[in-house]
Amino acid sequence: MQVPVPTPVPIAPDALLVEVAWEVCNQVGGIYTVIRSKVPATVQGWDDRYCLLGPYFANQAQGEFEPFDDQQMAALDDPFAGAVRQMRQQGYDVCMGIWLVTGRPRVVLINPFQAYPRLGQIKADLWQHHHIPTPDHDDLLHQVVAFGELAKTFLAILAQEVVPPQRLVAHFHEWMTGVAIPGLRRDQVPVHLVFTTHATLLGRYLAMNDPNFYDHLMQVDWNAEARHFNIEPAVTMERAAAHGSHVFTTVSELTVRECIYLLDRIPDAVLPNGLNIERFVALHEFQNLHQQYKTKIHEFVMAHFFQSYSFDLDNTLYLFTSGRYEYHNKGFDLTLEALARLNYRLQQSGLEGQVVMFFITKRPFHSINPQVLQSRAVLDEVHATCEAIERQVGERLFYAASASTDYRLPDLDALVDDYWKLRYRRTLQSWKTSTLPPVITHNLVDDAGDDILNFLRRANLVNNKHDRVKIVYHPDFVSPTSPLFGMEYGQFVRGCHLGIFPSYYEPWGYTPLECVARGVPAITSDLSGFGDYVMQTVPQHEDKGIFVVQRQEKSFDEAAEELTDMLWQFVQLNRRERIMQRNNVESSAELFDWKNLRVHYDRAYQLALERQ
Ligand code: G6P
Ligand code: 1S3
Repeated sequence: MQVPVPTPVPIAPDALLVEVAWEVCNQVGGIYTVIRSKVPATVQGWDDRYCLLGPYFANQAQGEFEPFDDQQMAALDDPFAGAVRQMRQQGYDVCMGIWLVTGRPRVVLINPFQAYPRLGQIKADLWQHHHIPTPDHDDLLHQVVAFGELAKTFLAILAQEVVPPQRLVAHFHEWMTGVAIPGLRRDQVPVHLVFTTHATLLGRYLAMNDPNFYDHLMQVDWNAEARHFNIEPAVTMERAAAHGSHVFTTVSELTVRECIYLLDRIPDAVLPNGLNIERFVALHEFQNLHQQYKTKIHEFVMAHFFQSYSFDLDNTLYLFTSGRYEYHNKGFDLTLEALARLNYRLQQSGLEGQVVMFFITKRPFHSINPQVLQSRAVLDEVHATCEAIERQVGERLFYAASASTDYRLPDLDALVDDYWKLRYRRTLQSWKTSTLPPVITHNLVDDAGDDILNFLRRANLVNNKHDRVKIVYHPDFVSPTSPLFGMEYGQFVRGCHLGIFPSYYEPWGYTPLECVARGVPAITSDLSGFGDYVMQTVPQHEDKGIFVVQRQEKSFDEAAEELTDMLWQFVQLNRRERIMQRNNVESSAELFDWKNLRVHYDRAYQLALERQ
């Protein structure tokens, strides 16, 4: 196997690194995963020369941030703590402590709201010096510019604490922190600036609204489109950060194109995303986990479907997709089309077995569908009744066996009290129904306008008994507190057989990578940063259970047919082949470990240190 690990570059031992992100101790989306999972590898390379900087939001921080007390602060003898002390002396409210995640990095969190009294001046300066407009009444933008100003102050003070030849690198993620960059340049603060955009703002809006986004990319008038989508302030911040940084980077070759045409700067480097891959010493361990969590998914499936009809769980495959609800961008449309085609092929083929497809996403809903909840509760009751009968039969059989003189097995039916027989019968009677199992688990706020539901209705893919592809649309993320699944997302992934993510617009896309890290095969697309990276760097990726649907220069119909073929091949694998495939997937996961991918970041820092 050719491992695409670039030669490690020694990290500048005379430099300090501050990584600035809105999602430090504050989970919003994908950037949280990037920063958090990268921490162990970054700390390994930079040790106490590394610190993270983010906004302080009490509710978010309380679960994952442990502040240093006064004694600890006083004992800390490094430039980061020195800068925090300085800021405090100047009257700022600044927290420093540990982010309670693997790697336990040091973090500085600054409450953006303390700069609100100066907001008028901050906004006026942004306009006057950098032509960045910030409208009134947009609280998120106000938080962003307030935090940007405070981050600038912190870095300017930190730069004074740094004694040459020691140098300072500051790495900003996304426009929300990048807004500090133009001011740092204007004030000539001696800090080497790196800016990473994970997706261009305009790219995301255009991709959602223009079916021929990639064909039109070269002709986009960024200013007119930014005004059209009413995102001019954020877009100008993104452009100012991209142009003001010493080193400008993005996460994939796909977003490089967006940067060129929408931000007018060619990125200096691509920094692919990784994960902190923790592998089991014994290979069979992760296979055991698959079995264990699949059993939990079986429980859900029994509750959801067996009320109406049953099928052989041992011959059922669990497929899923997940992510933010961007019907077109995330490729839900393509996935549904391919599922409908797969359903037809399975019906025609005479192949045995079922496919249950889960859509895990987030949509506004009123409540869980009471029928679904009720079914789950009654199935629990069925379970309890079976256990009571089992206990009774067990005890009585044991007695009968020891007292037996003819050594014959007694009539087991006679060992069960009529009470339990009746209860068993009544519970089942009250549970079974002639209605079809719902395709959605919750009552949506906008049921009639929902794209997934509308497709299912149109295609009549509505969990008919004869359908070989069954659908479970769960418009809420899976969590241990969810009454339907009661498991963590990672456990759910492990219990499934295949993840399907053929995105149309996806700067990187963690979801397939999260499958691979758990030894679950995944489908991605050549329009996702991850898929593109896999095609370029992982030879024979299909043998490793990573499949890439070709969407570039292919029609929707062609891509849907290719995806159907992939699913068709997958459902024909036997258990032994699936187990072997999972082993192959799991063993390729290390390719995406930050230990191997961190080098791209270090190279960008090295380059920034060379630029003034
Ligand atoms: C794991 C377990 C096996 C189990 C298999 C089921 O490999 O270790 O005991 O038979 O999963 O695989 P399947 O793909 O059918 O869910
Ligand atoms: C972005 O988050 P998103 O889901 O809004 O950044 C992620 C991390 O780089 C990336 O995986 C994703 O594709 C982008 O879209």
